[in-house]
Amino acid sequence: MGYVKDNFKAKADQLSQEIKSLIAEHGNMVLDKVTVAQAYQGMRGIPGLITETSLLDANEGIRFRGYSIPQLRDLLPKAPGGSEPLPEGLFYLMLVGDIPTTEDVEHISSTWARRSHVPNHVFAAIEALPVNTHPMTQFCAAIMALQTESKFAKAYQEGISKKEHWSFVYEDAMTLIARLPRVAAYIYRRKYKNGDHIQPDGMLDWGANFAHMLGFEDKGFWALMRLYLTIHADHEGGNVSAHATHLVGSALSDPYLSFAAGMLGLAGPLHGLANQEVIRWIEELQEKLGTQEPTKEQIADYIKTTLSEGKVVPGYGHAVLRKTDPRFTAQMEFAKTHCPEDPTVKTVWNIYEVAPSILESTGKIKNPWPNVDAHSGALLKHYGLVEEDFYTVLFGVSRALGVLASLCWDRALGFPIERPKSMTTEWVKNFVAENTKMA
Ligand code: HAX
Repeated sequence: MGYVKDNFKAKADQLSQEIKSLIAEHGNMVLDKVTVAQAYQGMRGIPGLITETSLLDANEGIRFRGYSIPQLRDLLPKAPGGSEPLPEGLFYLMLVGDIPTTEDVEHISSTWARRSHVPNHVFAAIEALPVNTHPMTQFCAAIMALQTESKFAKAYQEGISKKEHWSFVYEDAMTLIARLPRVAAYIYRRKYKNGDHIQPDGMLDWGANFAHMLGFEDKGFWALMRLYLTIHADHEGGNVSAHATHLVGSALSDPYLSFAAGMLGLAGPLHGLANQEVIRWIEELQEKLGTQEPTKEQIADYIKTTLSEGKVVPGYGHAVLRKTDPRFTAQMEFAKTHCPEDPTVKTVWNIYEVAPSILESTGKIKNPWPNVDAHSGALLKHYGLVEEDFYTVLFGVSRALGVLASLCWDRALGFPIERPKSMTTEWVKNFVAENTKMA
């Protein structure tokens, strides 16, 4: 067993004991009450999930194991000469709970590089789809094709003890993460670069190697990729991709099946696909007006038109956040250093100045502030990654880090199959009638 796996197991054993005591001593304590509105409106705010890797605060944004994004940009190890944290370090932090050393990060980098070989049948499965298939569909199909490699599925069929589940899930998680950049880059080069594929470079870190296989050698883009893969990795457990991965995993579906489920959810326009939608929405505005830099007045009119057509303004709003997403701010800071004169970046900043007050004035949008997806496309476009329907795949590669670290925890803590209670409207009406009578 590698030492990262040992470290994880030691932490998991300790927490497992603490959880047993918590349930034994306080299992009947009520965390919160569930309202009728919450049951109908997407279960907002119901505390019903345990996720160890990160925690979201409505006003402050995400913290990974207690650390904010600005802290992590400072504390996590960087590539030699690099300015941004290595995503390997965030994975270690989410998995083990401690800030990693440079050696820990190098250990993970080399483990993933060693495991990155993708079997040929996965490429054949991708090739079986028409080339114009959406990249997220190709990505999900490829993850399903990778499932033939699941050590957990094989071991389960052979009849392992429940106590061993975590170990095989850990191995699958590491191998799957190792292979995703190669699969994603293959889809990119197939769809947009005439199938002119680029072999991995085993000497590079996970993020730089991904950028290299996509066909980008600019060191600014490598830095962006490391930042991008770090900040998109996790957003506590209730978002669609994390929750779907956790839910499907709770049936002891293996990590490949579980992660594929998460990615199917990430492909929705209200979740991960919003990054594609943002850049399309901006480009439509630029094309309509025949300028790369529309004025704030023109942007305001465009936002009002979007709302009046009954559509969402992509990149704005959030189910939990009530302030500007720190992931947006991190990208804005990156852009200020690397590309402050880029016209699309400037347009993103101008939207940020005018959109919140317009969205707020509708009186119904609970969070008028930008989320992570409002900025990412402009940065990718700046470096030449202009194929916006690929953007959600990048998000998916990053999201693997958080949801698969969480899946390791789910199995290490022996969480049971997830099965919340559902009601019919008739049941709710009867319940309301009974309780109104009593009051
Ligand atoms: N533009 C227009 N209307 C919006 C809106 C936006 N950006 N955000 C919310 N609303 C509307 C909702 O559609 C809802 O309208 P109805 O009452 O008519 O149904 C109303 O405002 C109340 O919604 P809410 O409570 O503020 O928001 P929700 O928790 O229901 O939804 C969403 C959160 C992120 C889905 C929503 O804000 C949205 O659709 N935003 C645009 C899409 C987007 O950027 N998604 C990415 C979110 C971050 C993420 O997951 N990234 O992967």
